[in-house]
Amino acid sequence: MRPNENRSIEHRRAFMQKTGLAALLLTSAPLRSIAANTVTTATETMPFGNGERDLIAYPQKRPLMRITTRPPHLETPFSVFNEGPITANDAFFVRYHLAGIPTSIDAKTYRLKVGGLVERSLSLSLAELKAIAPPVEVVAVNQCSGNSRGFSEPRVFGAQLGNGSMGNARWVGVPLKAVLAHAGIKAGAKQVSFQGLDRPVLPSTPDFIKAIDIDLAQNGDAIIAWSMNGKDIPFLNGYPIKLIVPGYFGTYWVKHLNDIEVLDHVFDGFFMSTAYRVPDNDCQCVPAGSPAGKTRPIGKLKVRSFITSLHDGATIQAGKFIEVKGIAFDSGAGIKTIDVSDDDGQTWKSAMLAKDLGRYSFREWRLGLTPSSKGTMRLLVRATTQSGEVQPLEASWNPSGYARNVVEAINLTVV
Ligand SMILES: Nc1nc2c(c(=O)[nH]1)N[C@H]1C(S)=C(S)[C@@H](COP(=O)(O)O)O[C@H]1N2
Ligand SMILES: [Mo]
Repeated sequence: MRPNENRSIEHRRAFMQKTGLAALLLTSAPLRSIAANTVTTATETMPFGNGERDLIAYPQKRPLMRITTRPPHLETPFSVFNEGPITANDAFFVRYHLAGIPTSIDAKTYRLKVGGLVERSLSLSLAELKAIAPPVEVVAVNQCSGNSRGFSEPRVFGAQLGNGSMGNARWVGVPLKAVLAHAGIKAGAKQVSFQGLDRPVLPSTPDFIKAIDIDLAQNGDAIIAWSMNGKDIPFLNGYPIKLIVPGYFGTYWVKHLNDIEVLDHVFDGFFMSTAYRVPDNDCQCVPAGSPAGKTRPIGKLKVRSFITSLHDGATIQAGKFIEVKGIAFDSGAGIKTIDVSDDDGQTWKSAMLAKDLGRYSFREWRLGLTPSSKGTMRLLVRATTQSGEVQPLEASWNPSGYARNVVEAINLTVV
């Protein structure tokens, strides 16, 4: 179903009711002003079968590519990543699993519970949370496990995502470690689980609860953030607080976080024991088309790099200098080199790395090129990390299409 060319207020309201966001618009004053901006009719097409997506503007968002309506699942158009290393709040992708998403949240009465294997159970107001420790800041990439899934060959089940289910932002919050210490962790803790305000609408649908090992929860990197790029976190990205686990896939970055439990066992809810698992081997892959075999929960990001200044199919001029630009990221070792090939991988040139915003951030890169001959050109980009991790030239495969990180290539026409 597509919201059609009818831009009447009635139509817009019906659309918002369908998405469950009408209440959000009506109850939240700052959001009301952008209600006028709710429906657009443009589309963007990704380079795989059934790749056309409507561009829809949700509250606090510019038009983004709609993957699903209920719950809202939106992808960032890839051109946004050429705007700079930080992804703007209004362009940041949105992913939810449960249709019962909150539509209004009162920051004054909001509480974060901390319980389970702790000395003191807590029920923290936002002010109390912020007072637990001095705020810390991290620039970190949030990438969905299924980012780029639509490029899997053979194709796999799941949302057919292009490369826009990722984003990079500056997060401010308190260390998770400090909050756990405030509650006092008892001996025997194995994992910590996290849940947000969203709920299933059917009793048979499992709750979205994620868990990480106690060591990761306490290593000082994870934060409970309330600020994204200097502003409140946009509603659809987890207002008022969200768990940030730098270097790990977005599935652990629980939005509207309101419940933390310290556990003496490995959590076995659906979104840990069944979903978001990868083959339990180094490449997290199996031969194309085969079952996953033994699996483990998905974990750290794999190194990736992208060309952002040119799109696949673009035309450039022979003999004319151009600066090719892009981004790279990894799970926190840091980007060491970016190599670009303009001859389909026969020779490689080192790109210049731009400013380092921190080891969990997008790293921008640039390379000057002057195409010498007319015809077709295949441009490849490959990142290597400080720890020696390097992108593979051949795509690996797993049944869920998770953690894709093959060397990206675009085809250009030189005239
Ligand atoms: N409460 C809640 N948090 C959640 C999810 C969810 O469904 N509910 N989805 C997770 C997944 S799989 C991803 S990829 C990220 C997406 O974050 P974003 O919507 O802010 O971009 O949120 C994570 N946190
Ligand atoms: Mo995700």
